[in-house]
Amino acid sequence: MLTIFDTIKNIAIKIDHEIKNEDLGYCDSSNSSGEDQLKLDVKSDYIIEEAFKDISLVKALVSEEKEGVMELHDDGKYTICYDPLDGSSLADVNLSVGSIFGIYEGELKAENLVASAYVVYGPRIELVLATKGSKPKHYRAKEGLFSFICEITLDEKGKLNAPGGTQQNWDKEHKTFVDGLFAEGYRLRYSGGMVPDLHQILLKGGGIFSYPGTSDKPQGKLRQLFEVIPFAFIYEQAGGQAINDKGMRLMELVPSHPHDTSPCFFGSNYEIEALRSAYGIKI
Ligand code: AFP
Repeated sequence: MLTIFDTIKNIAIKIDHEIKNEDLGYCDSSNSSGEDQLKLDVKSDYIIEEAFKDISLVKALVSEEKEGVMELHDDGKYTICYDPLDGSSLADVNLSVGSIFGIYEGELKAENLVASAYVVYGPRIELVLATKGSKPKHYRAKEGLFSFICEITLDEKGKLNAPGGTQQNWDKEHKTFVDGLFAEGYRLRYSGGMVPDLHQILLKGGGIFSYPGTSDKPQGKLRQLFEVIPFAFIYEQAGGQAINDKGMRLMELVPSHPHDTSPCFFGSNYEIEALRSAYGIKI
């Protein structure tokens, strides 16, 4: 796993360089979800593919930017599912964006996730790595080298509320829940970038990030394999919870297609329990 984590560190430095120097325009292509592709999306995807293609541990790659599975080494152990540049539409307004990696062993489902990682490309490059049985580890880069900062633990209750999705398309109970937290004094912290938004809650001790099913996206917007499950793992390892709108742990998801999405809620225990009661979810 160390080889994979070291490769992710190298990838992070290279993608950060591209973000700071590459053209921020669009290609004339679109990704497998039909979304317009920035030159940065394509370049970031290429950097990751090149970085992993010669590592014999890696059996296959699944990218948000491409359809299907890219087979690499028949006797490889891990399949890496990744979003090369999540929130890339924020890059041209100079907001933080990120890369997300889910490392799976065997069938591509949540229980087979063995590790996850994400990179935040912001004023500094930051990295969080998570493996089973330990708290997520936070690193920060300086002149191309990552230093360990701390292990991440979520407080039982936080102060930040990150409500995703188009509000006019929320259902009534979700709007009541979100407004209820603001009435309790929670601070709105939402940039539209999943990685910085979830990173902030982890580092500031807690709160909740929600991306519910909405009238325009009943199954939510965020992809299970390379966005939802990797972060669900990190939030649970940090002592928080990660569930869907039925109260199911996101770490029990079994996608039927590599690009399946899921309504998702990540947060400290107090906020997730408040969501459960707002949604009438029995424990
Ligand atoms: P883009 O990659 O199109 O910028 O979308 C980013 C994202 O997938 C995720 O990073 C955010 O949490 C989410 O979309 C924001 O979606 P809304 O704008 O609908 O809240």
